[in-house]
Amino acid sequence: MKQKPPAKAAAGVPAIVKTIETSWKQMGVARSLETLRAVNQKAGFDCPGCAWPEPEEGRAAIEFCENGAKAVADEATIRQAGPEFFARWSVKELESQEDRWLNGQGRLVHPMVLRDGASHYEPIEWEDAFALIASELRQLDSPDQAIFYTSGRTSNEAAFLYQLFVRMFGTNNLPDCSNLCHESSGEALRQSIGVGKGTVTLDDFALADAIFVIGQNPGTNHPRMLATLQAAARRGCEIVSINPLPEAGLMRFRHPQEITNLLGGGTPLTTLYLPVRINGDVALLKGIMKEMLEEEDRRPGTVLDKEFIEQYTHGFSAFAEDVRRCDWADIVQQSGIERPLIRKAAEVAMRSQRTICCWAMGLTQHRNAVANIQEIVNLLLLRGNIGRPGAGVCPVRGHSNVQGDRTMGIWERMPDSFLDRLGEEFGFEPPRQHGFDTVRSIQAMLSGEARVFMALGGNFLSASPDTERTAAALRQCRLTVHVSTKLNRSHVVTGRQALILPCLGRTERDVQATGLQFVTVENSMGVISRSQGVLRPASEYLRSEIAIIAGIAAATLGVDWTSYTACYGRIRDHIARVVPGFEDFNKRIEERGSFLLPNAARDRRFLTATGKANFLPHPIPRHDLQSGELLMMTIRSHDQFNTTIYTDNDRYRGVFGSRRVILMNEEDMRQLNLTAGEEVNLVSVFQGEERVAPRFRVLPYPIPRQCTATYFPEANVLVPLGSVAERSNTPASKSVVIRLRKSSGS
Ligand SMILES: Nc1nc2c(c(=O)[nH]1)N[C@H]1C(S)=C(S)[C@@H](COP(=O)(O)OP(=O)(O)OC[C@H]3O[C@@H](n4cnc5c(=O)[nH]c(N)nc54)[C@H](O)[C@@H]3O)O[C@H]1N2
Ligand SMILES: Nc1nc2c(c(=O)[nH]1)N[C@H]1C(S)=C(S)[C@@H](COP(=O)(O)OP(=O)(O)OC[C@H]3O[C@@H](n4cnc5c(=O)[nH]c(N)nc54)[C@H](O)[C@@H]3O)O[C@H]1N2
Ligand SMILES: [Mo]
Repeated sequence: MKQKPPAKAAAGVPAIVKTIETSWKQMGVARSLETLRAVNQKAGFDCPGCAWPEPEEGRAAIEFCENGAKAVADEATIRQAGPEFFARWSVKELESQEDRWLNGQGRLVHPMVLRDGASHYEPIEWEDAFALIASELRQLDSPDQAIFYTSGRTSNEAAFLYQLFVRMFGTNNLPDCSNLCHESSGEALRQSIGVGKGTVTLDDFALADAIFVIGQNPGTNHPRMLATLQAAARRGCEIVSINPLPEAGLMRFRHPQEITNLLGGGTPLTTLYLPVRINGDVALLKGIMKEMLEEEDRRPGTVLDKEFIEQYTHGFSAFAEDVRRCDWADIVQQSGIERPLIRKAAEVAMRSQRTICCWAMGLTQHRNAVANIQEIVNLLLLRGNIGRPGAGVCPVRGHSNVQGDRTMGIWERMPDSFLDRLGEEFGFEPPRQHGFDTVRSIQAMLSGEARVFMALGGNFLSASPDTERTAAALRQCRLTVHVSTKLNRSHVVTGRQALILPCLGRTERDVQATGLQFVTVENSMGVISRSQGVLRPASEYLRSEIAIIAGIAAATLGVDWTSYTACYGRIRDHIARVVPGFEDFNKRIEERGSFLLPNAARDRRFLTATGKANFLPHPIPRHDLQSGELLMMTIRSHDQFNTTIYTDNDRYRGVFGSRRVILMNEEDMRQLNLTAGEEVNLVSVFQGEERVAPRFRVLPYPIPRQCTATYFPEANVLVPLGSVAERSNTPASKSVVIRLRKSSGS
């Protein structure tokens, strides 16, 4: 293991080198060129790397980034894990392998079954696999004993068909990765502004005077966003970064496609950096707003957009009173930011006529995550920054179609209006009782309430909190089923029986009875666009997600969905009649390739309980850490996609050769008598129960006092299942209270 100083700029030459290196290694030269040429092009496929949008006009020939290329290469790899692989390795042996090794075995190419009591997976024919699922589902006492998870790479068409099948089967148990991700954003925004999505498009970034990037690491997780920020910075737009870590991608960007920029110093991005304490955001935002209200008192009429507040919002005076009552000492202490710096941030907000706030997991995975986001909305409402060009809220989504899956009905709590239309379109009565989200699903499997688990993509075990408990939950099931492209931990920690159903990926051509098909996806800004793979499928045995769902539905419900599999346009015809905003779906997508969904809040129509945008005050959260306790956030390295680990390096943060590290403030290390590189066990205590993650190395890092960082998913064992965000029920995986125990046991 090696530690170097953190990088000062993102992208640049190393990003190009890594792109080429990874692609060639996984795909070879010719396949790399063929594949990468089609990424994010109008006639090509949507990059599976993240949900950041592509420009509508004037796309570059290279419309992908280093990490997008890694995600593509990981799927388009020429390695394969076929029946011989599973004959060689028992499930027990596979379980003892590392995540990286499992993923490194290549594409899954044949349906496999693990029979009750067997040691190895064995090949199975598709129809037999469907029959096994149907038989297990039909044996349940109630449809609510089955759980149907979705990860966010699934296309709109597959997602729509999947939720239709699940609801026709009779349950709303449709947990998804969103429950672990931006659920808090949706929950907060619906109450505040009446829509659970962001209100800005890429065009707004070209107009903004100020952009706040809060709890997000775009250099690693949304690298194409850096080009957008760069263009804004060059216009003189101010960029405020609020993050416990000085992430390289927030500081400086060397554009890989601009030769002078690439070889020169790059473009500074952040104009003001606020090293907030973990979960100090409510305190900080309140401080900023307190400054603004005090300035308005001093110079009335200069800060607040009184007309907007009057006409479009509700709850201003109670909110203002709450902010005025806050104590400055408390704000400074809890946020970890001194008052002059808070004043500077307030000045940016007051100077700007158009402000955008972006955020991601740094805000959504805390106990008070919903409050975090509603305070952002409060800040924007003060100056009328919602529903105006160049301004608005921008939750930056993770998985490339996680937002679309929700639009298509993948949610355990879809509103009645959706269920009404769905039932009418297909002539059945959808179940109305809310289903299990991810955390509730784990609890239901543990208690025996649920007995069949199916996942359309993803890696449920490693993505979920409390790894050991989640493993026990899956083991309780009669059957676990995974529709997947690559091998992962959820395939080797199974129910009594297990199925692996290998599917086509984004990069591959999907040919059905009526010919070559395309699918659609929705990006983080509500733009629907088409996606069509270019590569020959990894194996002739692969089926599309749609074909797999249709097969399961036929075996279970006796429905004949071959026409949907033959022509995805027929699914889109149904979507057009069920989902608002998709009228003339096929026509619009075929003529234009993409279109923007309507968004009422963007038009200043606030579909909330009050009919207005709501100011919603929240208390400053308190972490009364005892001596020796630390707050831990679990974050992504530069070389992983969620639970898929590419290498053990984290280039921008200067960490090489190991992921079992804990980043710590040097003062805290001194106080706890720790030296750099020393090995410790991490211990979290929650409601009297102890969880341990053994053998992490301590690394000094620029991070606020009492704050620490580890990597997801290695540290998930420490995230208690019961420690969740209020209302959204998202695991609080960015604020885990831990202690360090020296490995020697002292
Ligand atoms: N290459 C790559 N791209 C990805 C992914 C990937 O794994 N790899 N994952 C995709 C997915 S599903 C998602 S959801 C997104 C995730 O994108 P991010 O949200 O950027 O991912 P994280 O690594 O979880 O980073 C959280 C950031 O928030 C900061 N942070 C943590 N706690 C706090 C806090 O309390 N306050 C503030 N202000 N900041 C805090 C951390 O320092 C870190 O910079 O990326 C997507 N894109
Ligand atoms: N502690 C902690 N836990 C976290 C987070 C965190 O920040 N900290 N982040 C959370 C977040 S934001 C998210 S989104 C979740 C991610 O949770 P998931 O979405 O469940 O996990 P992924 O790692 O993205 O899933 C990877 C697997 O998806 C499969 N796959 C890839 N492409 C396809 C495809 O096209 N079709 C199908 N059917 N399968 C495919 C492959 O088999 C691969 O192994 O993790 C969450 N967990
Ligand atoms: Mo995510």
